[in-house]
Amino acid sequence: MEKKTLYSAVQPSGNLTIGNYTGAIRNWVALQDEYECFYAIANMHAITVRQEPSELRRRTVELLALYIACGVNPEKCTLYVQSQVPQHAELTWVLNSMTYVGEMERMTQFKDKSARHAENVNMGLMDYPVLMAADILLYQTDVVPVGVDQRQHLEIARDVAIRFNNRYGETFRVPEAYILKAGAKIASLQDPEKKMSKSDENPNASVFLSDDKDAVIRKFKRAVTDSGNEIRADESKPGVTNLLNVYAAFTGCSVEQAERAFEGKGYGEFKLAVGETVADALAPIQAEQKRLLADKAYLGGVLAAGAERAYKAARKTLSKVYRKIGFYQGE
Ligand code: ATP
Ligand code: LTN
Repeated sequence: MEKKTLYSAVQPSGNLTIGNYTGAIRNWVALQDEYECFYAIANMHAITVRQEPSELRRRTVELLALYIACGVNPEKCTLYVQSQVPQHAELTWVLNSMTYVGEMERMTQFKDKSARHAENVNMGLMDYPVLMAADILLYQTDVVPVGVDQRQHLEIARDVAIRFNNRYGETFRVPEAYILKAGAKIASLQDPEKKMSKSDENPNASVFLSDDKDAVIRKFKRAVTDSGNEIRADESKPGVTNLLNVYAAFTGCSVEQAERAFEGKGYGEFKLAVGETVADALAPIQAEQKRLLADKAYLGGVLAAGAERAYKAARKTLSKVYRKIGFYQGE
């Protein structure tokens, strides 16, 4: 039987956090045997907020090395850079004409980012979900593994696909979100009501995949916890709950098991244990990423092969779209 298609991407817009790892990349590894996978580096999404060109270029390759260091296998999956496949921009333009401004204005991420970058509320920021829909629909994707924060964008991709299919006949496969419970939403260590984000201004709020052991432990020690002293997952204890989630996500145990493991222990001991667990999990990934980055020729080869494979798949869908909507493609 033919494998189903899976698509996901991360923006090379900053240092990745443990939320990006547990909510996204780690799940990619688990799914790569079962699905035909496309994993992109979403640099076109990244420029919707200001990027330093040299950093954007460097981060693109670093992100590829990280994907591979986390266990994504370039022999099994198509790994490529979004801007190297022009059909993403082309399909976005078509989908733009069937997406409503009102729909985009309602997007939580758009509202958040507009508030955070009030001086730069550009068209790309608003169009972000349409580009994301184009990414997904170009590959006739069945499933999209993402963190909870992207669920709304996935709904848009589905709505647009259904709208297009209704108007022009069956063209796109309608994708499903694939959201795993453990690690799908890691909160900021400084404000557990907010998600942990790679672009948080407070460096203590996020644990980066590049942080060394000391930094990881220091950040967990400083994590905001709640009043009281019980280590229990509960709505009234968002700080402790978040740390329990992190621990569960990194050890593979359930939150209940984590609660039991720390029963009767103090916050200090608990935070240290979470920090050590995370630091120990990150060390081998960091070493492997460093090793890979020393071989730029290899990484370049992976991206060239990936772009070619992605291009072929994307061209097929775009040509179908152009035919359906009446774009001239030669006689
Ligand atoms: P930014 O803060 O720059 O917008 P981000 O940290 O939200 O970036 P993205 O590149 O937007 O990261 O997201 C990459 C993937 O990581 C997505 O699948 C997203 O759902 C997931 N993700 C991001 N933050 C978290 C988090 N705190 N917990 C779980 N998953 C997350
Ligand atoms: N917007 C996504 C990154 C992304 C993506 C995609 C995820 C770009 N294109 C397609 C899944 C499918 C984010 O995680 N911030």
